[in-house]
Amino acid sequence: DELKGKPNSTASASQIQAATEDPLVAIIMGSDSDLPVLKAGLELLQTLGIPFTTRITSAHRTPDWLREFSKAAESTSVRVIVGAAGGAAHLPGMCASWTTLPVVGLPIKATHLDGVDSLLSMTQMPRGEPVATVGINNSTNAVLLAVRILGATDLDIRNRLRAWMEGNEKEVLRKDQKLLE
Ligand code: RP5
Repeated sequence: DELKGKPNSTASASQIQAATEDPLVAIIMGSDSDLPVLKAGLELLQTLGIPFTTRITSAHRTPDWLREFSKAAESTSVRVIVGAAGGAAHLPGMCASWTTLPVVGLPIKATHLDGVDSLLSMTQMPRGEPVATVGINNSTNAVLLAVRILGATDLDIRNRLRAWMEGNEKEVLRKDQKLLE
């Protein structure tokens, strides 16, 4: 029950109103310093009407909490986990080792290695423990991948995603036409 989308002080602290009812997506992060990068993705979840929760579950600073969260997640409404972390980013990989839920890795640019350290930490998982890693700081794609996973078994979510994609298409075509003016 602890994981079931209680209002999250971290998220609300950064102007983001996390949905509180039966979250389908859990966004876990190594530090509240990751929140500015996550903002675009969280806003997109709101736009698409996907309930989510956000938690800080540092692999190094709160390993017991990360383990507890990861092991309990699949007994809740959560169906996809997005794990964001910078540096030696063990968070999504460790999470994946404790759950059968799909885990999307979001590398954060946080050190002198500009996020490449985090990217490699997430993509170079050992055989048997996948983390579906997106580009550095690309919280939009992390969320879209999570939504596509949910949409695979939910027509309503697929329709919402399709409408959003069509909106993007119209916007690009509008800009293309504007170049002719
Ligand atoms: C990682 O270290 C976090 O995910 C963050 O990206 C980075 C820096 O964390 P802070 O020192 O800002 O808390 O664990």
